[in-house]
Amino acid sequence: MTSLPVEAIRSLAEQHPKPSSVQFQYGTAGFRTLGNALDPVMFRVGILAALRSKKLDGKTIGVMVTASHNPEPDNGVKLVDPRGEMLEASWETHATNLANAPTTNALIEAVEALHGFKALGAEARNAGVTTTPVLHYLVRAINTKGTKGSYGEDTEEGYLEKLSSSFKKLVAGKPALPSLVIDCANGVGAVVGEKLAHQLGNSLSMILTNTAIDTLGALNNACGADFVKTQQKLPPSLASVLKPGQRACSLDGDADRLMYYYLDDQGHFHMLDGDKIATLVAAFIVELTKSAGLEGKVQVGIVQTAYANGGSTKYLSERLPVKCVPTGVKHLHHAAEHYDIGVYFEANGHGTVLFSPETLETLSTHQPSTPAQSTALNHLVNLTNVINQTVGDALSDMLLVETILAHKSYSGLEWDSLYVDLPNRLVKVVVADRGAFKTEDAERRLISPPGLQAKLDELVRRYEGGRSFVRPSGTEDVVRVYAEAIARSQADELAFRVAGLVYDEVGGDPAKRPSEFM
Ligand code: 16G
Ligand code: MG
Repeated sequence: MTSLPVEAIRSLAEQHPKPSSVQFQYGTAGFRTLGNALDPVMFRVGILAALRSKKLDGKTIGVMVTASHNPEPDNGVKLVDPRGEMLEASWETHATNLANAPTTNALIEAVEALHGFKALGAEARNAGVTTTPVLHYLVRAINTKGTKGSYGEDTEEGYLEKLSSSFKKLVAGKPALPSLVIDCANGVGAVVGEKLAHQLGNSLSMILTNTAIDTLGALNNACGADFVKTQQKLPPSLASVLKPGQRACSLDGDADRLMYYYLDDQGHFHMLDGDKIATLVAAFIVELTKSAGLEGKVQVGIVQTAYANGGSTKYLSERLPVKCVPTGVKHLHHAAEHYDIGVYFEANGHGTVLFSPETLETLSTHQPSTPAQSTALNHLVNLTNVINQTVGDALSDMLLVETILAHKSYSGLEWDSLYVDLPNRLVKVVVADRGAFKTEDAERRLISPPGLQAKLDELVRRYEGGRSFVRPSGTEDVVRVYAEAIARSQADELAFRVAGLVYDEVGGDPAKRPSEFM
């Protein structure tokens, strides 16, 4: 073991000093801030990744630099753990501490203190410009190379080959669906999407739009999955492209979120969000497990957050076990691991399906007793390969959805009619201290400020089908309010009333009080 290269760290650290005026926080999605403020964080994240790798016997760790769903000039950086999962929660604190060490000496002390590591000097490999889910795939593929759980070839080509070959098997013999319009958010999904389209050939007709990855200011600007979800409307750039009845989807800037939508005959916009995707996917997998003769042997379960539309929760919980967890992929992923087959999706379009090791074993050893069972079993096995099980992956999820639509001969309209979404509204409230807001019950109830939840309950009771909750954002300095009710006007009114209550509770400039409906 070599000792900590203090002098090397010192001289490099001097080139990336941390300004005393800023505090960084490793939050739900890593470090997120303005791109031009990230330099000292990048340097320290490099050290952290090396330490994390050392701690885990030299396993490969991923470092992703991405603005994700945010428009420029935002940017961010996050770490990927060896199995392609999010950084273990206990290390988020180490990340925050390292990033905030005020001086070079403090930084070196913090590095030395971190579990007493004495060695550094990690090897780095540049994964190039690619999507977040590809990086997660690569990390898992590298760390499982040559083992029983080998995840695939550790290159982007290996990823594309794995997804496209299983997709082709899944849709073989099914009538080809009409073209799918894909909004790439002017992000890196355009690059990988293009390669995927090439690999897929005529098994899927993809029309890539918003592919201007070199245009300054274009990323996630009036396009992309977050725009569609929060605005609940068609990206204006698609207005001249999308025809009534045609399916379209939006990726976010780093291609780990996916939203589907279509225009009906009257040209009205209909959104098929993460909840609709979860429902479609879960129903299909349940059907396949039954057809394969695995009923009772393999249990499918769902994980959602409080943002899941009440319509979806009702539909799903009448059929399957459903668990609600706090916002953030790590919570969903973790909970989904407890099922044989865990389907998790956030309403914002981030999600995937996890097959437990026992389920994978069952799928490889089960003896089908009829040709129909054998076909269903093969489909299940191919699904385990088309799905990126490390993390939510827009391109992989898109192939999953397209597989199901092809199998069911569903248009967007038929998929949409599985259940009816309750009208809902999301409002941001700018408060002096969002730290004053604490929640329980998977963020569905406030425990602080004291007494506020009782006032919310009282208000919600007055709305038919009303539901509302308040939580501090993990990524922005705001408090978020969600409300739904059976009528659009009621959902809007409830959201703004709750936002008003929140605002009054913490006090603030009356001019900034949320006021749209009061
Ligand atoms: C991050 C999370 C996402 C979550 C969102 C909530 C990851 C990779 N991403 O984007 O899952 O929905 O934050 O943001 O965990 P909020 O706390 O600002 O509402
Ligand atoms: Mg993203």
